[in-house]
Amino acid sequence: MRRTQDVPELVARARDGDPRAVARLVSLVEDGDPALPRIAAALAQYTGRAQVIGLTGAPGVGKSTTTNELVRALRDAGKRVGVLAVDPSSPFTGGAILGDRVRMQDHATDPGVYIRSMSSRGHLGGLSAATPQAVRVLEGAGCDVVLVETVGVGQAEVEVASLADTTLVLLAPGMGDAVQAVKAGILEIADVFVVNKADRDGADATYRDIQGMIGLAERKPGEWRPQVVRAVAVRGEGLDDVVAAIEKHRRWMDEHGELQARRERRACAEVEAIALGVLRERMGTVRGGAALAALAARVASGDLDPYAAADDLLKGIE
Ligand SMILES: Nc1nc2c(ncn2[C@@H]2O[C@H](COP(=O)(O)OP(=O)(O)O)[C@@H](O)[C@H]2O)c(=O)[nH]1
Ligand SMILES: [Mg+2]
Repeated sequence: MRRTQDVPELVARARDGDPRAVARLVSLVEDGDPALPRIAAALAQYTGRAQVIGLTGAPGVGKSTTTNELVRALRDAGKRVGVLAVDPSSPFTGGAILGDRVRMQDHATDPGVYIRSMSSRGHLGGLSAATPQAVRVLEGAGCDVVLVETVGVGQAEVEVASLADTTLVLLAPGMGDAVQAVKAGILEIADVFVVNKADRDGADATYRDIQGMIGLAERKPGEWRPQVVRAVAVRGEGLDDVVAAIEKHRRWMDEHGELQARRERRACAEVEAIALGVLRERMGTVRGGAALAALAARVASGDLDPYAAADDLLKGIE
């Protein structure tokens, strides 16, 4: 960010639907730019209304293809749509993102669609802070729905996906997914399971496996039972069922006051991640960063216990 006065102008341009302004704002979020607090303040009044849908699952399962089809369905329904493809990996690899962009090409020239890939390369709060902020940029730009594609590989990515209003977990036959899904804690976050690549052998077995696991989980009366739908995203098949399952979940949330609860959880994770990021940064700069090194040396040599050292470190931060 070059000058302070750029912020209101940039936000105004994004509000007017200038895709370059939107792209710039998302980049500033990724980089953890010092102007972010002012950007967030300028955007706040326009946010909190968009529907946020998370898509997660193993690489290659069909998230981008499904996203592309969902964008089509949402555009047909007259919605303005934002897509965030969240890449937890280094910005220099870029391969997955390239594939994402290719698979979402259908909408590249549609002014009602913003597609942005994002990492959290410079953001102190990591993906948990950067993603909701980028969602807010897209909301500020007038998106009614924001789709967040995250690779479901690590705990952080799973957490990011689970911050959506509705979370879709994609599985595909022959990837040992059902078991892996449980391991990665994905079962708990799914509102809707999509068994994609239903054109392949083994899709029925994957479908049965996941239904079986859902059946085993304990649920309180009135609690949401994850839906399972089959799809062949490359052919657009089953997407009506995916949309219907999302709508069903949305109605359930409305009836149970769950939407507000989820949004508060999302805000909570975001605020916490920002605060921890700031704290971590200050710890690094406390008395020139030497404080931690000095304490660490004493802890390593048995001269000081780690709790006392942590107390001492925190005293230097305010
Ligand atoms: N056979 C089959 N292939 C699919 C289907 N959906 C996606 N693919 C292919 O699977 C590959 C990975 O898809 P992509 O959407 O990029 O997966 P992502 O990594 O989860 O985003 C691509 O070559 C797609 O064309 C499907 O329903 N059936
Ligand atoms: Mg993808």
